[in-house]
Amino acid sequence: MKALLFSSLFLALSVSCAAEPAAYPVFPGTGAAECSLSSGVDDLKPVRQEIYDGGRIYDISHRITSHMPSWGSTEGLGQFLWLPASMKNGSLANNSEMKLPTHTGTHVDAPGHVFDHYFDAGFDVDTLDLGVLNGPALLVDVPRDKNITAEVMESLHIPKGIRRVLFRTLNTDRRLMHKKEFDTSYVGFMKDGAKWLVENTSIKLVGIDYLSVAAYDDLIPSHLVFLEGREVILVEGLKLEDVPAGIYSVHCLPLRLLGAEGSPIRCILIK
Ligand SMILES: *[C@@H]1O[C@H](CO)[C@@H](O)[C@H](O)[C@H]1NC(C)=O
Ligand SMILES: *[C@@H]1O[C@H](CO)[C@@H](O)[C@H](O)[C@H]1NC(C)=O
Ligand SMILES: *[C@@H]1O[C@H](CO)[C@@H](O)[C@H](O)[C@H]1NC(C)=O
Ligand SMILES: CC(=O)N[C@H]1CO[C@H](CO)[C@@H](O)[C@@H]1O
Repeated sequence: MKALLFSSLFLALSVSCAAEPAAYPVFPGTGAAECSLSSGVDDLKPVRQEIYDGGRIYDISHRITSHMPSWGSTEGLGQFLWLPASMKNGSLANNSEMKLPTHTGTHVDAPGHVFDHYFDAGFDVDTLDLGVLNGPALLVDVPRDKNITAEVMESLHIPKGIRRVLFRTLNTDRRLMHKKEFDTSYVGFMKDGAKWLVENTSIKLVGIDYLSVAAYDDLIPSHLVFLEGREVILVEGLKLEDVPAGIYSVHCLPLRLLGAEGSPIRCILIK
């Protein structure tokens, strides 16, 4: 009971600044209003980091906020957190509830996302291979003037044997994940680029820096190419700014949402 109470207090504390200003104060470090925890102690300020342990660990997941982009929306994600039980209202603890699309922010796609028979057969995020989602990975910069075509894939000269690649694109330079309006002009894979990757490389984890690995013009065709074999895992909406290109150990953990074809995911790179 004590542990439970402590963990719910801790959870409430750690999310309490990241949500809708109406329900929660805004978190610091975003240019918005400072977070004010209701402790009455002025210097009680949480520390929020992108890099941990003196540069050894990079957090490459985006914070989930009400003003982050959401697929197809001009208004961003909007309110996703509520505080139905609060200490101010006499509850023993603060207990938040959340509601959000499973493909929000930094997230993973399961094969059921674009194949109905895979969905029905249960290929949900709980079935994704943690062995693919964790291990040595290459962070690579792609040419900024094109979507990811077969030609681009060929020009990257990714060595055979590399199983996990995070593709940094113009999306990062344009800070698209920091703009609330969904933007269809993001860079992603064209169908021939996806085909090239699947047939000519050993890559099983494909990461990208906007909400879809597939360019908007080839949205479904590219997804179909990637997910048909049920071997490639797609991680989208990664935060790849301020991380040097190179080889890391990537660690990505989706939630075990039974029956869901997508899930928010926490990803880090370790040097
Ligand atoms: C409890 O909190 C809600 C939302 O913050 C508020 O609207 C309501 O008036 C509160 N109820 C009481 C009894 O304080
Ligand atoms: C990538 O494709 C999208 C359409 O899917 C297009 O709007 C955008 O301009 C292309 N980007 C580049 C850099 O060619
Ligand atoms: C694989 O690479 C070869 C050599 O570049 C190319 O001819 C072939 O079309 C590629 N396969 C696919 C499916 O793109
Ligand atoms: C610890 C914590 O998050 N406390 C919050 C509990 O909820 C009230 C609102 O009722 C907030 O003001 C506190 O910050």
